Amino acid sequence: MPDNSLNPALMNFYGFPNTNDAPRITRTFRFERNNGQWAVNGKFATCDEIRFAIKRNTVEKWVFQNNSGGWQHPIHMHFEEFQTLLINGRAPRSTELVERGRKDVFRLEHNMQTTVYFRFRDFVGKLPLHCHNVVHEDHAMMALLEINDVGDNKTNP
Ligand SMILES: [Cu+2]
Repeated sequence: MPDNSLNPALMNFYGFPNTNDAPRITRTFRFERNNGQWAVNGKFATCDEIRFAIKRNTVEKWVFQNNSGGWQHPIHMHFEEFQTLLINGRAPRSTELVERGRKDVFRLEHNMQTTVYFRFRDFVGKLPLHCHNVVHEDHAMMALLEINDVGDNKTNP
């Protein structure tokens, strides 16, 4: 009986989507400590403020910055996945699936800056962008946003 097994590390499960289209907007998000709590662009989460709006069927680039010293932040997005374009100014390594693969969490390490690429496709609705460290998201490292058919131009929501 032939051995048809393959080494999963050497398989190409799918082609990666194009990341060359120009973004409609580039937004920057600073994840930082603020008065003993955790903030995004200097603000704490509230349940009744939609901080920004994405236009469906467009491309956006987001820059994540960790300005919080000794903490890391696993930044999690809902509804749509992204691909990493830059990590501290360099391209993701082609040999590292964890860097070049499609993701919905980016582990933002100490003093790291990363640029990620989104193509918002099917979904409309309200959702959070947040740090997935439970203590951080509870105190209040989260921003509510909306995907709709209009969008906005807030570069530092
Ligand atoms: Cu965090």
